[in-house]
Amino acid sequence: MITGIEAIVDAVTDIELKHIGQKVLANERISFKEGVILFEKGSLGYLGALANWVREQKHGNITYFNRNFHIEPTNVCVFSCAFCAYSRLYAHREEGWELSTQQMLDIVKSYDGKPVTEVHIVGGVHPKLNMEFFMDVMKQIKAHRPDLHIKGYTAVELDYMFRKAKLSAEEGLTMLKAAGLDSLPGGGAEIFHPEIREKICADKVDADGWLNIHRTAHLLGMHSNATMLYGHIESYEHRIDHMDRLRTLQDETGGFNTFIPLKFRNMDNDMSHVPESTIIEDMRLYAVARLYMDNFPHLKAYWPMLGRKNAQLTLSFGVNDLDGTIDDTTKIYSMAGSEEQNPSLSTAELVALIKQVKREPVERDTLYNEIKNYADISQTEMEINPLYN
Ligand code: V47
Ligand code: SF4
Repeated sequence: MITGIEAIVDAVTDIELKHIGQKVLANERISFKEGVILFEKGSLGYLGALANWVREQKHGNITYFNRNFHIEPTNVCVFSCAFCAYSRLYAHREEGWELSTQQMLDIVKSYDGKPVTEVHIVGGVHPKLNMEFFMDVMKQIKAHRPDLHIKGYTAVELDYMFRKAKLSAEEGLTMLKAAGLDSLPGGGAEIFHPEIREKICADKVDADGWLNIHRTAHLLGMHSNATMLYGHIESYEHRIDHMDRLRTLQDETGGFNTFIPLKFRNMDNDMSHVPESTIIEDMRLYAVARLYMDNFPHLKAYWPMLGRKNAQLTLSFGVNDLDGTIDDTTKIYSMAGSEEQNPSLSTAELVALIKQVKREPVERDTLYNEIKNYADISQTEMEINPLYN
């Protein structure tokens, strides 16, 4: 008698879904059309079982997390993405914020003695904040704390900076890397397909521009992440098209660390009439992402946007990575209506969230080097030791 995942695949009556399941179990890549079929016909249970099997083949029960904080230099932005609740147009810049170099450095200094490993710098595209400004910020951060990994600037911010400075992606990234930039975050990808991009973020860098900046970073030896803003006006084909472009680039360079689906939140933006996706659709999407993005080592849930309990649930749908302690340093999701109005988790809370669902918490750095396995540290010790709070 066959049992486990083989039995689940065997029991499926739909011939197409069964065939896709068999391919997954044989470690064969699924095609564009098969990705769409999974979205159209795959039940939550079936997709979850397959995605969880893949996740456990790759990582067992290990669930990574990191200790990090964000700096958002400004929310003033020259662009006007319809989904963005956060930015303020340059014409109304008095309604937004702009941090000085000293203010950013003071944020970094406020973590002196605390065991964070990463600062995530991302914000609006301010026309006055240029290459020199950010290079100076990064040099000062590195002079103060050389071991702090700087993951910074979306391809949207970089594209604008480079065009203004009349630099190619290679020239610009080489300069930023020399100033201290270690890797790129995955933001600004949204939905690559022009049918959707023209409606939700027409004026910023297009798919090829975004992909080219990440390709160039990879060729220069830097790693990066990739996101997808889902659950608004895109179709299943648009989602697979997005993942397919990333999968193709990953085949070429191998430079992506993790894929981060970002659930569209609809408060206070120009797409507030668009309903948010259901939790079932969210989990189906994580599962399909795990199955389709077969060359991405990690699939990350960003809990400030999903909420901590939903992020916990993703650990059964293919996710093996939770970002992060955050320490209430980002406003992008609270301003768009996330339940997490002050996103912050202590290490003890994050570890407990992972252990509650019988997974093994492992702290990582940005490049997924293992820092510490928390499986055998008791919750009581975690709660009393200031290092974990
Ligand atoms: O590109 C903006 C998204 C992104 C909304 O690389 C929204 O580790 C949902 O990319 N509803 C920026 N999403 C954040 C980002 C990110 C976050 C965490 C980790 C990493 C990483 C990257 O935020 C934007 C956009 O896709 N966003 N508004 C909204 N209303
Ligand atoms: Fe600007 Fe980014 Fe908001 Fe678009 S999503 S308006 S680029 S801050």
